[in-house]
Amino acid sequence: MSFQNLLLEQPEPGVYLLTLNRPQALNALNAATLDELTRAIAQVAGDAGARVLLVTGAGEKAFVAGADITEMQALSAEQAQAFSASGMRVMHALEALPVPVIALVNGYALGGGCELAMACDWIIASDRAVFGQPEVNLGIPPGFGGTQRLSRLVGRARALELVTTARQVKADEALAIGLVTRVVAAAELREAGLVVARSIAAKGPVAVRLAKQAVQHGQDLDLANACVYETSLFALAFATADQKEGMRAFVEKRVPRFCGE
Ligand code: DAK
Repeated sequence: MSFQNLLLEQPEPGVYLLTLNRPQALNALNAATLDELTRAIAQVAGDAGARVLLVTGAGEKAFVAGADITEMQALSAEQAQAFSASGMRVMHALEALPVPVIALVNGYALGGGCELAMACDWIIASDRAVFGQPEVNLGIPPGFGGTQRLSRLVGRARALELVTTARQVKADEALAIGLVTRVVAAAELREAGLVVARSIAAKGPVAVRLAKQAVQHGQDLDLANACVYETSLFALAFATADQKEGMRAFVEKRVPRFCGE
């Protein structure tokens, strides 16, 4: 599958690396890029061998500097609705991927870029990363789920402060407020992502998927029901070859050979 504004590579077995690749516009999301993202995510979703997806931006400066303002300024209401639907689809599709999705934020993650990063399962930031929801500067509120995902990640008060002031947050503050899980030197970001991806790819694939499913869907339930949900997924794992292999390998003191079934 070929793309104009993205690169989709498989640097290692089971590991996909998706790069937003419009560095001349700081990787801003235009309609064509959103369409390509939908196709790229569908490709990963359709690969039973996929274990993890890393998402990053091309160039030194930006992860994604937001939705493409040049393109957006001329949208009719009808086109704005299509654009919005397309952006929402991308965020939901990313979240719905059964494998872990990690954003490697290498620079500006603003507006739709911050929203894209937050739709990933977690964020590793370079020390040059800058996060923000500057939409109010343009006379619009965030529109790709930013108000909702930011408040769930950093809490209502911090989210409101950031969304209403458009204040930008550097990597160290993003770490302190729980927006990112880790900060690494810019030159080490890709390798840091690959190390985590490799570690996930070596685990029981079904177990990883079930764990993601439990965390993701369980958080929308009350604790008692979420624990019932977890129990059913836990029991399901005992119907897999991977559970047999994982435990047999432990008893036999060897490395497990998971088949993903
Ligand atoms: N869109 C289009 N082009 C952009 C861009 C963007 N968001 N951000 C940067 N660029 C382009 C610049 O225009 C410039 O292009 P040339 O002039 O070279 O042709 C090039 O990238 C380099 O940018 P700068 O020259 O500005 O670089 P600086 O280092 O000086 O500044 C910056 C970097 C990131 C601080 C600055 O570029 C900046 O403030 N960019 C805009 C950031 C921003 O406001 N982002 C939020 C966009 S609004 C919706 C749902 C969601 C959304 C919209 C609608 N619906 C429900 C309908 C989402 C909205 C947003 O994301």
